[in-house]
Amino acid sequence: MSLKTHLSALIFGGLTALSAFSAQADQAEHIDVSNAYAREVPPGAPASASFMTLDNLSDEEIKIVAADSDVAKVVELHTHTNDNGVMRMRQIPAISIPANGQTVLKPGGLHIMLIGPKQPLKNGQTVSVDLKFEDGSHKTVSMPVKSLKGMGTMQHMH
Ligand SMILES: [Cu+2]
Repeated sequence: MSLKTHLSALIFGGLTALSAFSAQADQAEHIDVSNAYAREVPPGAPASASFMTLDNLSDEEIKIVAADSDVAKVVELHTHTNDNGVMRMRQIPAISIPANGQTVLKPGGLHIMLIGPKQPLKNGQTVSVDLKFEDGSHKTVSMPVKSLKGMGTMQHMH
């Protein structure tokens, strides 16, 4: 194989890989996030949580497989289950948003757990949470911190 043929094969291979990547790595762009907020917690609180409404604008199911945030040591995807009348939280591997559908993260249901806050989260602050999708794409969501007083206490099983 001549050098020239070899080079063009390399370039062609590279372009093919690149287009395959861009065709897949766009799940983040198909998700519309609204009403995002994080729960206010006092100094020393073991954890906070982030809630939001996720709309899937595509024809395929999209999954959030991980989340991250600068404000917490560990960030996990959680849900609540009703265990004989006692609401308990547990970690789940993914949060699914159905094709052309909506998933709501809310107190008492699905949420993004912010474990070990690095600072007190106060009403009026803005924090950001990075969502990672199954295809490796990311979406950074900025959200206000809100007080949830009077909305019930979540049971923390960490
Ligand atoms: Cu939780």
